[in-house]
Amino acid sequence: MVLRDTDGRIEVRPRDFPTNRGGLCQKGWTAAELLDHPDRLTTPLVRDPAGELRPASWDVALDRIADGLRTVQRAHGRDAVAVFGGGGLTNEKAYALGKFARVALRTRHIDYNGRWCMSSAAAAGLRAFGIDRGLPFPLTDLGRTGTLLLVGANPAETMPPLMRHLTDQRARGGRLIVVDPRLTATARQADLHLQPLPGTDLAVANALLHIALTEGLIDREYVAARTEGFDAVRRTVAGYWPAEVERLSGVPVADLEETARALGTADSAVILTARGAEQHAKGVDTVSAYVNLALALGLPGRPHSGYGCLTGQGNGQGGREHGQKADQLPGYRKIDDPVARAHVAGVWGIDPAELPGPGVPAYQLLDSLGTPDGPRALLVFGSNPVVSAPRAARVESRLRDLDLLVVADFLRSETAELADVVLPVAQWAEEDGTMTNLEGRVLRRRALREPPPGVRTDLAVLAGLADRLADTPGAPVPAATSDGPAPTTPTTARTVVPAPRTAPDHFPAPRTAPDRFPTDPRTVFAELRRASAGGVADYAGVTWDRIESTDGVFWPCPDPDGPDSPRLFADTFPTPSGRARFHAVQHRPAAEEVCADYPLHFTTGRVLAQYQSGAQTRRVAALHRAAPHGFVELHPDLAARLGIGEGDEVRVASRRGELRAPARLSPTIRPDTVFAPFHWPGAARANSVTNDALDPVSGMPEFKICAVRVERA
Ligand SMILES: Nc1nc2c(c(=O)[nH]1)N[C@H]1C(S)=C(S)[C@@H](COP(=O)(O)OP(=O)(O)OC[C@H]3O[C@@H](n4cnc5c(=O)[nH]c(N)nc54)[C@H](O)[C@@H]3O)O[C@H]1N2
Ligand SMILES: Nc1nc2c(c(=O)[nH]1)N[C@H]1C(S)=C(S)[C@@H](COP(=O)(O)OP(=O)(O)OC[C@H]3O[C@@H](n4cnc5c(=O)[nH]c(N)nc54)[C@H](O)[C@@H]3O)O[C@H]1N2
Ligand SMILES: [Mo]
Repeated sequence: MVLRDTDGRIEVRPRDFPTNRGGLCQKGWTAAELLDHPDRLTTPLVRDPAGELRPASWDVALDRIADGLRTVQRAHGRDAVAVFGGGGLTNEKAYALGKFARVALRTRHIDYNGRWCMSSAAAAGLRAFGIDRGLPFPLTDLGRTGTLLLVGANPAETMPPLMRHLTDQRARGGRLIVVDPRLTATARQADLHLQPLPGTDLAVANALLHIALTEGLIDREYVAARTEGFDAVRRTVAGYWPAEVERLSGVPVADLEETARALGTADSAVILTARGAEQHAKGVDTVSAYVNLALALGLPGRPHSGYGCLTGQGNGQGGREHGQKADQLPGYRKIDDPVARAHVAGVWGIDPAELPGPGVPAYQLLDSLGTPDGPRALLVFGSNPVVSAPRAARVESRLRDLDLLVVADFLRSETAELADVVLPVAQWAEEDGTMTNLEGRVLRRRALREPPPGVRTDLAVLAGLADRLADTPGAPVPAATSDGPAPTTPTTARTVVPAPRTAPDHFPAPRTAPDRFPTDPRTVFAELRRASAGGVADYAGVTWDRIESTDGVFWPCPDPDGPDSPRLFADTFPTPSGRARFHAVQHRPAAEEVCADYPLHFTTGRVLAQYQSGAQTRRVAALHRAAPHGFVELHPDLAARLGIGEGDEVRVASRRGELRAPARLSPTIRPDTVFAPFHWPGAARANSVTNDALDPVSGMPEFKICAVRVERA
């Protein structure tokens, strides 16, 4: 988008760009409203002894944080401090945050909200292709593909600019098939809508492959030349008889056959998954089942064909590459790989032995806060877990158990309301940087104005803290341990004990020279390029100038003078053998099945006019008018059975908690399933109900299915 400053005000205008073709959704158009919003934070807030958040100077706020962190680490070890990031942060900020955790805090505990978002697709992509780039081809390829299968994606509401490519595709004679338990705005445009029971996508995929095999639609040459592991998959899917999968999922055999044929006989085909398929305790295996199907049909690397996942947040791709993930170093390197450690430690000017090891995924991290073995201080940058975390009431109580909670935000989010210190930070229009979009294309974000007085950038906040943490000499704190904190007296009260700044005896020797944390994003990006060089997500050849002189640069791009990589996999896959890998996967039931007490399936998602935890969009007048409150979508037959009418207040209860919101009757949802969007806090909070069961590989929570009881409130 292009942003014009007319009379000192920022306006958002679309720009004709291949990805969005000049389109922008309402949330984009209205984003400028938050820049000068009355709720905008312009001064740090520090909780006073009476428990109120009160304005304070930056020095007071940063000193309080540094003292609190020191106190906690001195008493409980380095891992007693944790960091939580976000996929909305620029590449520079995501990188700096990971470095801050490992170098300034020397904690292993950092993870981020992308764990709720991209982790299942990422893990499945990595194990099949050796790389996790959401779309391994430009988005415009979608407009030219013969058959497009969308599994658990509702781009008409979640990525409106993408819909133009789908319109193009059908105008050229292509077919669109949508798999969703609801007849969404996206599914309405499809040639065929499969409406499975939530949590049965894996079985559906295996049945599609079963049919493709029996009907001779497999690309045998491709499978032989470019893949490995097909035999085990063939044996597995042999057991997925379409009639049995119909009974399990509710998708008619005829529709399964039509889908398999549409994919297997088209000249080109694309299979895309999004959160509907991925946010399950078997999300990784579900994605693998669709990747298997794509590989068996010979799609990845072929023109206008392949598998991809639709990445969610503004920087959902770049945010997952540069080290805010618990097990990751910049460039998509593994933190337990000695070669990766040596390289990154070299760039950071530290001994590789000083780098902590892997931490734990987001939910495990939040669920351990304030417990005897868990971190006692948390810094949050770019997330609002009080609303967005699964089983949110439990997470909220863990946050309350902390000795120190710090939130950097530009608004008083529900999570900021619990903080001991809130730091007011700059917004998108006030900061330079880069973002990597869902195609793996690195783009520039340009600052259009200065942040308001009193506001600092996230990079400046990290630098200010690193500075303070470095400037106290002394002996090292107890080293990171994986089996709990250093022995000490447990602190149970929620107190921030300001340690004297001179407490010299226990704190680590200075390791964070101030210039280790530059505040200029261009300098940070230059360092990121070096840190990522040679990694999977290699940005070494990406420069800000190069991005500006093109429509963005696709990674991997190792050489400033060499080509970038809009399309991957044409000849080879970045696996050790150069072949893509099949994974045989079996359907299994949801972590929580329906029963007499909780007889209905509950699933969650999004609406067009609200974004994520709603911290931003609930404050924009036009968006609030369009979607003023939460709701529970249910089928009229179910509603009649429960004595619920349109607009009645209903209670949705699971084993973990309940939500209350008005009923919205819709004949387009399965009668055995109810749906609620997750954008609202308080009584309507969908995550009071959701299940915190996790995928064993990715740590993805089961946001998309649990068992509930529904009644009139
Ligand atoms: N308006 C708006 N746009 C957004 C966002 C937002 O909050 N608001 N968030 C952004 C982010 S971070 C993300 S990750 C993306 C998410 O983009 P999407 O994945 O498109 O969004 P969701 O609504 O979470 O889920 C998509 C669909 O999955 C369906 N679904 C639920 N359970 C199942 C299931 O078991 N199987 C299948 N096949 N489908 C199921 C839901 O009915 C829903 O229509 O959107 C991005 N864009
Ligand atoms: N039930 C259910 N729950 C879900 C999902 C679901 O489908 N169902 N989806 C999950 C998914 S995919 C996602 S991505 C998460 C998202 O949920 P969250 O992680 O809560 O994401 P946001 O609401 O975008 O929160 C971002 C916060 O950071 C602030 N912020 C924005 N930009 C910046 C910045 O540059 N710096 C700083 N310091 N702060 C910033 C915003 O004001 C806001 O308060 O929710 C997950 N939760
Ligand atoms: Mo997301």
